[in-house]
Amino acid sequence: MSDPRLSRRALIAGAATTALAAPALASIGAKLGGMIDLGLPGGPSLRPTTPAFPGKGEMIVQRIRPPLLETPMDAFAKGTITPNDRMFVRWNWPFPTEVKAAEHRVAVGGAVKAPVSLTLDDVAAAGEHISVVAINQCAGNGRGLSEPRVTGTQWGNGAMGCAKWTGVRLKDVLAKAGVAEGAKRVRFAGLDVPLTDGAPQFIKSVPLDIAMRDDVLVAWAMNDEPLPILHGFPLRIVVPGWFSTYWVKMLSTIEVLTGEDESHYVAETYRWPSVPVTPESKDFPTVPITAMPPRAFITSHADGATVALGKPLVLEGIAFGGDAALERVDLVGKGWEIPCELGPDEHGPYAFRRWSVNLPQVAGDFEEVGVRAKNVNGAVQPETLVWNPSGYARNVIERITLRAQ
Ligand SMILES: Nc1nc2c(c(=O)[nH]1)N[C@H]1C(S)=C(S)[C@@H](COP(=O)(O)O)O[C@H]1N2
Ligand SMILES: [Mo]
Repeated sequence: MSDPRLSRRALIAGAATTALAAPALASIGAKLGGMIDLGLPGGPSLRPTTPAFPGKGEMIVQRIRPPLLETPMDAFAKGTITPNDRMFVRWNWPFPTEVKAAEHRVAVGGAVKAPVSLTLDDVAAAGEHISVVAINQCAGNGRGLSEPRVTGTQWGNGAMGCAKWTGVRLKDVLAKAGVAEGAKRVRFAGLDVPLTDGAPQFIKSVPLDIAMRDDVLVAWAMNDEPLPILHGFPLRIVVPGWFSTYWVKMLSTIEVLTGEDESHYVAETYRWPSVPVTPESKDFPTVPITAMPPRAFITSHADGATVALGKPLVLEGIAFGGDAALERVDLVGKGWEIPCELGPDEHGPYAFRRWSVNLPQVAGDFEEVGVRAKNVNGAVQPETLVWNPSGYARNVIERITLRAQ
């Protein structure tokens, strides 16, 4: 699976420096284009859109600095790969707008036999080059649709995208330093630093068995191009099937831990209740959000669209199984369901897959019609929202209403 176009030389020569056009960034505020209604029930629902963010096509602006850019759902209407210029963007803290590949180092330390500081060349030479197509989805994707409302970025469903990631296995990079006895977790840090003094750095860790998986990468390419700076140039972690909070960008430090990770973004946030809760619940136990559950979306029609009465109707969309392959997708209405036809399995278990359903004749309005994905492990999208205080891991069946005319 190694990709000759992304040889070590290409990695270094093709992207010696990647910079984000700072003046353009500063003028985005003046260049906002239209507005989009994200259908957020609990608060202001309109967001500006712009095609003017450096390196990006039309995106929904949730915040300019540090950027939170959401992908409009129409980007998912065709195909199964999200182009780099349409991938959502999320940074917790400001990040360098220029990174020099030749000067970049990845320190591998902590509970290792011999700490090392690796150049990009060293990383690329650490092992076989492999590619994995995987969905990059924020744990808070769709959070803005929570009822009652929850705190955090009020994303619609566009904080997700599917790309081909190329790099080396994390375990091969770890082998450069040698994992020591007693290792429990592997923690990652990037070049971004907190804006406010004393605020925690965005560092994240995964259990050792996840770090050692054959498909967990230190990636340098996204859809056969060097990682764009917004997506973590020059290197990022990729954990297929897990929410992308673990996919640390601008990777600069890998630290092997022998104990639990007490750092803020693991011990205090990005966690959800391990017991059922209501908005009134207090002091409940929590666990980190990790693997993604299945989801499906109708992309051929927006909520409230009109369809032709008496005519055939084709509905289409995308679906994914989360941390396991998709098994089936069903179109579900009030008291009825119809199996959907799945498109080809183009990219393996962690990617988007298309579905479609042909309805012979529209007999009336489709009230609250939705699509329900199920994965091969039996995980299936629930009828009602599993509400949690941070709106994490939304996977309730998404529904729309179509008007027949
Ligand atoms: N260095 C760094 N990596 C990071 C983050 C960050 O703030 N800093 N945010 C994480 C979160 S919460 C998400 S959802 C994804 C977003 O990846 P993207 O911007 O490439 O879409 O990056 C992850 N990796
Ligand atoms: Mo996220």
